[in-house]
Amino acid sequence: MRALVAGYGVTGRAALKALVGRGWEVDVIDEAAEAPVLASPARLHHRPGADEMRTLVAAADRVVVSPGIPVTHPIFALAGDKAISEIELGWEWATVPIVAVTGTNGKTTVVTLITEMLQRSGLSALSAGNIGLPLVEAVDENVGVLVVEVSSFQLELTRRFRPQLAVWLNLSEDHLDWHPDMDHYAAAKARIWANQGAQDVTVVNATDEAVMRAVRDPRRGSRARQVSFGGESSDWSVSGEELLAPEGRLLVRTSDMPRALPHDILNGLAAAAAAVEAGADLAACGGVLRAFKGLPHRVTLVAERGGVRYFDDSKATTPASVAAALSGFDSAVLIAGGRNKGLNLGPLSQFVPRLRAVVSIGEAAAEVEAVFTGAVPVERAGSMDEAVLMASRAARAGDAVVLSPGCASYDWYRSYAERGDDFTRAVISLTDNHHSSPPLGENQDTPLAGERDS
Ligand code: UMA
Ligand code: ADP
Repeated sequence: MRALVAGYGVTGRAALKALVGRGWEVDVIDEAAEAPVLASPARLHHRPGADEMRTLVAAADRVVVSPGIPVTHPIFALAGDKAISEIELGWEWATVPIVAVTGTNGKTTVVTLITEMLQRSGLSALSAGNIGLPLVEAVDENVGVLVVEVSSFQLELTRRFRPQLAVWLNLSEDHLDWHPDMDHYAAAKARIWANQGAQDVTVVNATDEAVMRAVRDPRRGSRARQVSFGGESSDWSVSGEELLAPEGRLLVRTSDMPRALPHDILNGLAAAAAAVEAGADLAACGGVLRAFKGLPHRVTLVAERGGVRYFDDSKATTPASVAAALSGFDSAVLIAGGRNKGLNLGPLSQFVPRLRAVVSIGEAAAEVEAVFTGAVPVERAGSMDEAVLMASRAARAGDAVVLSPGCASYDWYRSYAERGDDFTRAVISLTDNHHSSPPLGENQDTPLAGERDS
């Protein structure tokens, strides 16, 4: 058998290794500016022209397309039914049950929680997929359950992918630089349950209208047994400060969770619903939620100075995830911007009453300014150091300074993690310098225009 692997990044490397290990002949194409060096025996075709690509596709039985390759790429028209996403290839090879998690926001958090809940219940589970460990690699591990984060890019190409458990957390604008429109994005996400049958389970967010519309859609809906979470009459619900399992059994009290923002509660319910369906016990799920402090770069407290707390939420690359963060603060200085993924930042204007000031950064600075100018003081920063300094000057004791960009990081950084680390560094150096300069909260040298309470 011969495969063509398109794209030699994390996915392509894993696919190449796994295919070669299973005796396939493999060709690789990649269009990066510089030709990569292959780590396994195969032929690399760097930036092939149209004819070469046609020949390569014709010679291949399967074309494994990396998720970052856009739907408009000519490889799709050439490959037709031969095109397969790495996630489907991994699913074909998997010998253990798969719990798949999708949604616009919260996937990595929920995948991590489910895996920890299963492990705490004495089961062997491994997190895989978009979280960083490609499924084709994970299937070789000796575990009992694979908990797989699946992005719309990965789902888009699936045809037979059928996880035993499918979780769809929420839907809001994202990746509109890759998907032609929201319907295309939603249709890709609905592939998560497209092949499920009555013996499978679909876990859905009862508070998310778009997800509920999709699950009931006669064309795209799920045929699996449905388990709901989040709503008052859902299988997994909230009552006062109690998170409840079916039949009113207690999962955890919000006062026992290290953080209980509305999205933390939804994520906790979703994870427990999926984990229990996959064999976890309720007490273990509650134990995980009592201990879980959140993943790095997701509304993470990095420092406190002069009564101002600084939060790194660099992973917030959509307006909905910024909204999730801001709903947790009564008075914040927001640092936002970066490379917009084709998303409308306008809905963030609803948070004006909670904002002391806004600092705009990166390529989308003007778009951020268009949302807030006239409503709150807005200043533009040319670097992360400048952004942190401006934010610290605008903040008052009791405020939060939140880096929650609503945009991807690729204008200034290689990843959201690098951006978050740089923010943390800038905050810490600000704190260190503080000893030789006036207290930042009281520094009036460069007040923001229209400051509320100078
Ligand atoms: N390439 C081409 N032609 C193109 C586009 C890309 O040749 O038109 C080549 C590039 O030169 C590069 C390679 O393809 O060598 C990159 O492939 P890729 O962009 O598909 O990325 P991978 O390194 O394979 O990583 C992917 C996911 N990336 C994307 O979906 C863009 C990773 O998710 C994932 O962790 C990894 O597979 C393992 O499953 C990243 C991500 O940002 C973290 N995901 C999005 C998100 O979370 O919002 C969906
Ligand atoms: P994903 O893997 O889907 O990108 P993450 O768990 O990495 O999700 O979180 C990404 C961003 O979304 C973070 O800023 C986080 O605070 C926020 N977030 C997490 N869960 C939710 C949710 N259920 N709804 C809205 N935002 C969320």
